[in-house]
Amino acid sequence: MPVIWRCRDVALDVSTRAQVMGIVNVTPDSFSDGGRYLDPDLAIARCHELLAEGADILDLGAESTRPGSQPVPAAEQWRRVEPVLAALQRARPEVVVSIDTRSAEVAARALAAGARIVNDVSALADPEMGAVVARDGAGLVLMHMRGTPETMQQDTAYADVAAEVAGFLEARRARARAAGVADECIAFDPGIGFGKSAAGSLALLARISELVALGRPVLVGASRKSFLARLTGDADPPAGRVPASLAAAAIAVFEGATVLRVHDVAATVRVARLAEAARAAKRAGAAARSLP
Ligand code: HH2
Repeated sequence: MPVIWRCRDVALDVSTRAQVMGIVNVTPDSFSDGGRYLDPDLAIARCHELLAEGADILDLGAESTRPGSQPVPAAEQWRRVEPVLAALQRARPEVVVSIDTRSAEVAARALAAGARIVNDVSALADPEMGAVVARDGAGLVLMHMRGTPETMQQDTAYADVAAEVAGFLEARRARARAAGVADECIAFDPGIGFGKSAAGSLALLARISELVALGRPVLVGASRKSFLARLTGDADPPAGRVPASLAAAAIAVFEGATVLRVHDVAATVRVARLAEAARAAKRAGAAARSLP
């Protein structure tokens, strides 16, 4: 059965081809690219670079949500992101742009400026967010996080991390549906590194298929995150975590994830093609064996 992720006028068929979402953080303090794209011209150039590398979606963020970070007021988020979104819209209106924000006000402005997806790491903590997304039929990423970025690493113990994440995402899916968001607009995200130990993030990566079973596309954002370095022993800076990030992307897609949020688009596109072909071959083998 094809799985469609509807994002306004665009219907992404994610069942055969994983979507690579390139990250552009228009921030001074993001953990990997903080300060590199705060200048709108540099951010716009980065967007075009990621599209040339094969990005299917661009995720624009104006607020770092790394552990310990403080919220950025909506007006400041919009001041950072507006020129980038406007320039992209003028040059490439067909490009699927996602706005990475917890603020319904920022989401509403971005949708009015042409964004097609709201990537909400708080999964509708802002009471207005569901209605804003529903009004435009936008795509919605619901991500699991315990607490807020400021507090989330204080308690990373779970009895069963995958089961708890699945239960949380189902509850937020119900909240979105109650606000009028169509089910086909929703994607799930386990929230790698958001209130998780390295072991918890690894367990979620290895058990992605349990979230895929909920029937919506699963987005994985493992790119350059610190849990990779804890497992591999790679030292800082985050750019040194690219090989481990690519391995994580391969595992995620092989296990059924269909959207990858990454810093390193060109390499991830190649990994995605290999991993989804391997996943299809495994399924074909299983189907052949089950023939009478
Ligand atoms: N991770 C980050 C930000 N947004 N959105 C989703 N859906 N999933 C993620 O895993 C995710 C996300 C953190 O990464 P980054 O944007 O690179 O850093 P920062 O939050 O410091 O800006």
